[in-house]
Amino acid sequence: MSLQLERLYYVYSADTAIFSRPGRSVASKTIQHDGTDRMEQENSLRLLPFLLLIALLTGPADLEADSAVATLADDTTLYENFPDTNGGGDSAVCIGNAGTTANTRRALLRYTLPAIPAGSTVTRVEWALVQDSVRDMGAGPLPVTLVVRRVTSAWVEGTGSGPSSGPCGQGQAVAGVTWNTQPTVAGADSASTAMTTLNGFIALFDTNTGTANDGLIADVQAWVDDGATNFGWRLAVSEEGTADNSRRMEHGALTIHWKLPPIFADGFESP
Ligand SMILES: [Ca+2]
Repeated sequence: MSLQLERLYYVYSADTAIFSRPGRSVASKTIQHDGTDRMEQENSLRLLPFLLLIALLTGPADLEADSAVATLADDTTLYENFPDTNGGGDSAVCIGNAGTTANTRRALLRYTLPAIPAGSTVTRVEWALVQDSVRDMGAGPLPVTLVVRRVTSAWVEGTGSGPSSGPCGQGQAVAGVTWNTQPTVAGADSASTAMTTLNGFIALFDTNTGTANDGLIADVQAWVDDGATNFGWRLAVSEEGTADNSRRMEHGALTIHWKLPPIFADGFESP
């Protein structure tokens, strides 16, 4: 806590030093004749106790927190009943069963993270996925639970695009990841959320809302610590044993929040 106060003092004193020592520099002499600046000085002094109180209550994270939106790098669909075709050429993906339970679709998405300094701590992940359309044939439309797992081995997006039905169709026999070559994934879900049958429904993950989706934070933290392990996430429905529950999905914004590594009194960041 004392370090944080010391840092706040540095910020404060850097802003106000010339005000508090009139006559000791050209800058301060100029300011002496400027009523507006003097008023700012007085206001700053009045605010000091409140700034200190805010620092005590909020901690250093709020002094150095940052956030940015990640960029989608790759997305593709895997087709169980077309196990050697690739769907990377489509701009959307498909999950669930496009017909029988032998027609399962899964999706892979990988993002390029914003420039986050080494040693930073990921504090929050917000991720929106848009449900473009829900299968309405057979038993559909059906609600599902969207499940997200961290991908743990490399895959290639490819350029495949099927002749019909977009990403829920059948893909194309071109180079790129397929159902038969799908990458490995973590042993547990990083996040899950219920999805309605409404076209346009937005599945929103926000790890600040206490929805037990903090696995997303752990995933992004691992990628910040070692960018070579960023193979993205796999999307699927938890009801892969239920027919006619496929849906076309589009990625929305992925926003990463982090705090910078602590800076010690000697001015150096921690290793
Ligand atoms: Ca794609």
